[in-house]
Amino acid sequence: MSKQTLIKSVIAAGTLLVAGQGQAATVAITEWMYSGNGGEFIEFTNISGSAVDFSGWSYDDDSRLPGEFDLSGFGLVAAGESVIITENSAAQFISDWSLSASIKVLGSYTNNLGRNDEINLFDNGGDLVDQLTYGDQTFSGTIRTQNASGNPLTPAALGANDPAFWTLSEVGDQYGSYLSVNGDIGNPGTIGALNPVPVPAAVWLLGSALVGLVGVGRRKS
Ligand SMILES: [Ca+2]
Ligand SMILES: [Ca+2]
Ligand SMILES: [Ca+2]
Ligand SMILES: [Ca+2]
Repeated sequence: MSKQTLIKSVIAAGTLLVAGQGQAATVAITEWMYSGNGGEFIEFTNISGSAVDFSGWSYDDDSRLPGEFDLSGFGLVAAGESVIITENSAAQFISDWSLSASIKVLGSYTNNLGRNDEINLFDNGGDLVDQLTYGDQTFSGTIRTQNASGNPLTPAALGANDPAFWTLSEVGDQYGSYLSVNGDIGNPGTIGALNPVPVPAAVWLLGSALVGLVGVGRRKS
């Protein structure tokens, strides 16, 4: 490989890495069940390193309207904290899943997620923070979250809006899933342990190209 080719490889790899880092999200959809015996629910997790103020934030399904369901009630959400919305009443949901009082739940939304639908999270400016489009009846690769919730397979699933990166809850899995009193399986309020992300090809390319450049430099001196 010539030095010019090596430099082009480094630039290409660097561009990919920067593009990947540019997608960093603050809050992500981390669990959903479109249909449960105890009602449907969605979990959002603050995946940034600092608290996020949910004042003015909102949720909607596939009608994609900011302001449809107000999330201001979550207030300040700490780094790493997971919060939940459900069509059930908050008190009933907390009871059904035996949640600790510290887990924030907002209940009684009326969008009704269907088997083919969309989850949209908006910030206080109405800008989209995260979105998950799923539909096992309309395209392949989507899990069917009926009586078992869906979980992100790896951190790469967060914010990626790719339903193929999600897996169904099973009792005792790595996400900490368990049975609710209604027989639904999920892990609301915790994100559990996601699988590690394989090192992207771009990182290997960048690494080997840099080693090559060092070699070229040494031969010249
Ligand atoms: Ca709607
Ligand atoms: Ca539903
Ligand atoms: Ca809907
Ligand atoms: Ca969860």
